[in-house]
Amino acid sequence: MSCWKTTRYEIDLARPRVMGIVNVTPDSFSDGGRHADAASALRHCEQLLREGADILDIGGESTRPGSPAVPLHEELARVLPVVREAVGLNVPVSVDTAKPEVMAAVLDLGADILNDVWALRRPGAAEVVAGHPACGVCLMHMHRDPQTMQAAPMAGDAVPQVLLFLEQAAQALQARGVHRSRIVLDPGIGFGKTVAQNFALLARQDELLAAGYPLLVGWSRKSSIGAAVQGSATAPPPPEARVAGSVAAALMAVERGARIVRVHDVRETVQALAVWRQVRENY
Ligand code: HH2
Repeated sequence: MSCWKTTRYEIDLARPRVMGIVNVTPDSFSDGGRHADAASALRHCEQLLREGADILDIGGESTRPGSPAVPLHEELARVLPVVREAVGLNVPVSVDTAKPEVMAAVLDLGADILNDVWALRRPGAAEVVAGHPACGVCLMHMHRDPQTMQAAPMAGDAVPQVLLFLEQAAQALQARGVHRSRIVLDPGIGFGKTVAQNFALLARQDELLAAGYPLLVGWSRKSSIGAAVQGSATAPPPPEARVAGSVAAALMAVERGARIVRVHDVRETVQALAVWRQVRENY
């Protein structure tokens, strides 16, 4: 059974894993401003661990559609104090960043995983990963960039395009000497895709698994959940009211072979997965 090799931990993926989101940002789409200072972000880390998170994912730059880029010094100031403490919590620490300077700085602090929505396309990012002996990495598919991705989403069948992109990104990283056991792939739900394309990526997730890497998916509170829930006469529910739909999507993703789900609502997701495992492992 597969495992994800990271700086300090080999994460056993025989059991699906829950990655809890810690946004140290003023403007994230669903929880912006709630954990924007280091002390409250750290309290949130501890809360997510009590709720059963297997991995923490700490980010200092929102990638919501239309979000502005955060200057390097600002992202470092947001993320480093939290990562410095979080690496003492006895749990794998992932950092959600696209900037090579942030990657290098958090690896120096002992971070276990780099989660990059740009799939290491920024100059210097792949070198940072290749220059480290062991960190794990999540390569995500994004069409265009956060400023423009929803103004002009992808055209056509997203599934083979996402698969090809991810396979090429993983191969390019291996060509730099990074072992495949350090790599996890993510279709990038909501990143430059239409609602129909996002759900096709869930319905046909087996096509992505054919690449042969563990899959991480992030449906949590995203607008496609809101779109699915929306009745014809009502407005879509706001992000914090998309919890049940998000749990349903996470569960379906796991049922279809995803090994890691990136979520805001750890307690609810852990509970749903416990029921899933009860059936899967005993009957
Ligand atoms: N989604 C978001 C951010 N990072 N990383 C991966 N690997 N996969 C995802 O689907 C993903 C991600 C967006 O969600 P969130 O962090 O809650 O919002 P924001 O970017 O506004 O901070």
